[in-house]
Amino acid sequence: MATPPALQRPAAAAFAAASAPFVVGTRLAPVQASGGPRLGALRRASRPGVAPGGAPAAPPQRRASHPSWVPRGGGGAGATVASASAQPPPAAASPPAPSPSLPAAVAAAVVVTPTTPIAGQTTGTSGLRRPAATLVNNASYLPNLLQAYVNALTPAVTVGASLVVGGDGRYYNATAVQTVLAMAAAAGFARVTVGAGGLLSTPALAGMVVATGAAGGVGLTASHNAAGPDGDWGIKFQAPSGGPAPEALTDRIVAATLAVTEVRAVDFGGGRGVDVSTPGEQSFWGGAFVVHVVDPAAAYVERLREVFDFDALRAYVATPGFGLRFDAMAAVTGPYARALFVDALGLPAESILRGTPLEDFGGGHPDPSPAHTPDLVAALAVPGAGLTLGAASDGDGDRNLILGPGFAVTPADSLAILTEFAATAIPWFSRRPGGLPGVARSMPTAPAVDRVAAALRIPVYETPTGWKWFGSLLAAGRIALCGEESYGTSGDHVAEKDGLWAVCAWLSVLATAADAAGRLVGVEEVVRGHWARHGRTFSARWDYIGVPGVSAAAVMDGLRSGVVAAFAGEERPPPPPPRTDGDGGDSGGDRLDGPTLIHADEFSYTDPVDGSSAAAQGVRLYFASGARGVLRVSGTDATAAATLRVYLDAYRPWGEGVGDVDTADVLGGVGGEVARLARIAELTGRDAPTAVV
Ligand code: VG1
Ligand code: CO
Repeated sequence: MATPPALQRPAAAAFAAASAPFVVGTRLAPVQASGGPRLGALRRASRPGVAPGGAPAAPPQRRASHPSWVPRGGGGAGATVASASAQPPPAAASPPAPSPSLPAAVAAAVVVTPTTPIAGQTTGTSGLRRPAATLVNNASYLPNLLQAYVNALTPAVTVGASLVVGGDGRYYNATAVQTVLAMAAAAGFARVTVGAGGLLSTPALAGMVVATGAAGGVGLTASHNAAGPDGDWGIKFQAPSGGPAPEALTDRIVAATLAVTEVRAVDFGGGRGVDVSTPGEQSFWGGAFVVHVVDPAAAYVERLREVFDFDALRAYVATPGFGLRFDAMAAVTGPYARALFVDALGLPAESILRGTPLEDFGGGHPDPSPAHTPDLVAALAVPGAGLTLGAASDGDGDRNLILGPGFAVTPADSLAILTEFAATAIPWFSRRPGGLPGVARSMPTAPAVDRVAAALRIPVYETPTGWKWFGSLLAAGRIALCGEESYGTSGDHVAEKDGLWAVCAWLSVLATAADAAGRLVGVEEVVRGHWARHGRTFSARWDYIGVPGVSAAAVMDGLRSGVVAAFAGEERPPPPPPRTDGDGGDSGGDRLDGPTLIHADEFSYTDPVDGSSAAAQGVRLYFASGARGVLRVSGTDATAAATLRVYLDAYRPWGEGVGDVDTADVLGGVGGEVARLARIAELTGRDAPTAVV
């Protein structure tokens, strides 16, 4: 029997006292601007060898002397990867198929530029993210990475296939689109679909990959990370399912980055790039390569029309007294929101805040949490403003924030409530015979949805962090809804998280609630109704941003060799009967029986559909009260330092006062105890998190 660590007053009891004044559902400690170390002023390096359009310039290098992709003497792109990556292939290798040939006219335009591998081109939780300066200062950075992508796919996949590309519009987007087009042609892709202006939100990209039967998609985005020359840049690779590339592929890509010897790109002639400013089709080399520029929003909105009842939503939002404010955060969703809310649903244009995509997102941090949407929060709080729903989405449009006046919905509650309402409020689900097959949440996401799923008698899958882990469950039809605590939710209409889908889903819930009540029903009232039926789940995330990587690793290692080892081989005790009082329970700082650790383990996962597995996906600490703490290190941080994440949750059955307890009161003590057990202050020098989300 492991000895529970000695009881101690929590080090961070201060958090229990602090709160963001407007949020009832998620009252939290004050949030400092997150960010961590940033690069200093960017030196605009000259970029020899890069044409104004961004594609590698017509070079002093050799032309491809062989018109076929088949490598000379067994060398060349695909074979180089296989031989130079000395590691065993991650998946069982199938016998090599003969490499298809590039059309001769395209092959003649291919320029081959020798290169050397760049270390550290790893893909994190969702693609590679780096400071923009890393790419701008090294003209080989993006071409090397894209060549690795091409090599990992192999000519069997790329030649004659189609591809989709688009980004969130951040700095370097336009340059990167040209690089992708030049390299896609050289890889033998026959057709590339591009969002006009080089723009595509991540869910729109995912939908377009499926709609065009593409072999993949390239998303030029660092998602919720800040943009601009001093911000971050990133790239997401989508699989033919539209979803994030699974680890089997990203492992191959990373291996290929270490073996890349040359970059292949076409020269479109005269140093020009391809004009992607307006929709239309452009044909090159007699039709051997076609660039199809599409309206970024049109197909996306049509897809949502299949999911929701737009007529009903149009009628609902026309109800006197209804008002919406959607904050596009000067990132990619502005044009989508206009097409959806203004053009399709008939809402006034002022419903959209920060609707024009800017290269630097207006200097803001496009992370849709209350801390980063102050104007939206303020607009909702204006007395008599008549606003019903406030919402926001992140840089690439896959996350969502749902607000009512003075109230924020936690992502865990949002998933639970959408699951509860899906079959009655959203036609995509209600017309499905047999109802919802199941739901999923990432492991650190508080288990509010588990209670709804139990009531519906459907399974809940608990997956590692990152949308890629939902992919096989969605494809196999095991789940129809899924979500993460990082403000991501979606259904199975697309294999990605989808910010505007979530807003439409909430509009549908509100419309259904209004129908039942015969009057407008607010966001807070819907959430309180859910709490009354299922009890209230409290959740928060404490981020320690910009911690030295070694310190973050020391925290995780210390937990593994400490509490996790101490409980190794033991069963987790059944959860205790939940407290029924509303006094905040786990605050610990003012209670003698503060949080007591009863179990600890490290989450590992085996995919029930395809058998893929992942170890070390977060350390879990279980407390006697039923509260839980989870620790893991971010896989999307673009800086050299690390972000340590501490996730906290607790549960109270519905009862007197439970709806009015501050989250900070419930979770402050648990968080303090988690920080103490993990020795965060000692190992990182941080007494407090950088941000509470
Ligand atoms: C974070 C979130 C995770 C999300 C990922 C991508 O990852 O925690 O839930 O899937 O970002 O989100 P990490 O490893 O930093 O915790 V985004 O909007 O890129 O697409
Ligand atoms: Co995102």
